Amino acid sequence: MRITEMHITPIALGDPPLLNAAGLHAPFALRTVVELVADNGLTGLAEVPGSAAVDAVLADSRNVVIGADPMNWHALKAALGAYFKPESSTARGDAPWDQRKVVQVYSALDVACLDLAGKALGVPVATLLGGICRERVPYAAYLFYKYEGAGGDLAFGMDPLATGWAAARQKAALDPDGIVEQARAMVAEFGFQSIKLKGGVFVPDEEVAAMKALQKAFGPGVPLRYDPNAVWKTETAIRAGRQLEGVLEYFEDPARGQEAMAEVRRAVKLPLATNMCTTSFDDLPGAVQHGSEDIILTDHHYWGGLHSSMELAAFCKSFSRGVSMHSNNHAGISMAAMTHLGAAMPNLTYALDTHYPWQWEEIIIGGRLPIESGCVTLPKGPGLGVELDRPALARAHQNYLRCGLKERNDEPEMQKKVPGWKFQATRW
Ligand code: GKR
Ligand code: MG
Repeated sequence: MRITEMHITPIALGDPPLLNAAGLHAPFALRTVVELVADNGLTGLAEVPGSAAVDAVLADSRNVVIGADPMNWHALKAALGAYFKPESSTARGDAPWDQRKVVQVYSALDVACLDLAGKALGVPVATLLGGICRERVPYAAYLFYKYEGAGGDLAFGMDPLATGWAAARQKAALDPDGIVEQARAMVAEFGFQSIKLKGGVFVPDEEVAAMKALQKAFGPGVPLRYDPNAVWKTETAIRAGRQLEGVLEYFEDPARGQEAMAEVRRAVKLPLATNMCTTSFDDLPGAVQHGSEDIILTDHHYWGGLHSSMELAAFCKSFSRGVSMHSNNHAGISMAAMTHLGAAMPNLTYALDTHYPWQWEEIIIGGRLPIESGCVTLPKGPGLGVELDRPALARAHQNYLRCGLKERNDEPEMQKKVPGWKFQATRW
């Protein structure tokens, strides 16, 4: 099998005004859909976070990809490694999400090649990753402080006819009561068993109060995670962490960098998780040296694909770390890829993050993948088990052209609400 065509389609999906340490989500979340067409007529799919800069690197990779054998990832990866300059782990940047580009190209190509290989062999991607450990993959509720509104074309209003989670998704949540209400609606709709709050938005004491309110509402046994995205000083993280002992399942990126994380870890009786201080293979020696975390949140978009995420899972096993998964806003191709990875990782010890409930549009045939009792069932069929809904993809591409966004940048969105607001890498 040889790759003959590579199609790159940027899309935009409606996204509510969610708050985080870097500002406010825009009314549209960007993604890019990659299709690899092979000489036997099969098509492999992948999806990565959207940005014109990543799309340009993807387009450049055509020079290596066309003619390559999708069943030989090692050869294609080596050819890409020779073509692109290495990207240092510091290129990740300070934002909550990863700013690297080439690693996302590796991810898109690895996933699309696995989809092609699975389709050619008639087996699921999880089988190609070593086998299916679980058919039902657990995800966590992902709560956000938010302003009123649903995003996309509903950005400036509420749908008065919405009920249940669709109504709750539009409501503002700016204090502990609002967060508990959001959690109740999300858990009622999707049956999640673990709950995460995205923090780093309000002063630490207010957010600690929200976590305590969640524990009171859901009971002491419910696994709670909290993630201020490293905008705290080490002493703030230690003070807040001590207040959260006995409340959290894990404390995600309370401080910035491996050394600060290690200091917090020594001072607080809570497992620490990260998708910010240990985010690439270059970071692993430092993680071991410093002891910066107990759990690494993989994300195949930023670790270079599904094969690489399996390598990370093996590292986590050898070095006694738990493994969970980070997420940004995404559509169904990513959800399928995340679920295959979750199905294939033997040492998956935590429910995975997903932003999926925040979107309502979809680009795959059959619409949104169901989340039931907090789990997504491995899609049926070979490869990823999902196919593009071409009219829906065309609509999402039109949204991209219409919205005018070319990259994710939450700071200017926040400035529309709070003039002069600036992202600070260390805020409290
Ligand atoms: O979507 O606002 C967001 C999150 O803050 C996201 O960008 C982070 O990368 O979910 C992420 C995290 O766990 O840090
Ligand atoms: Mg995080």
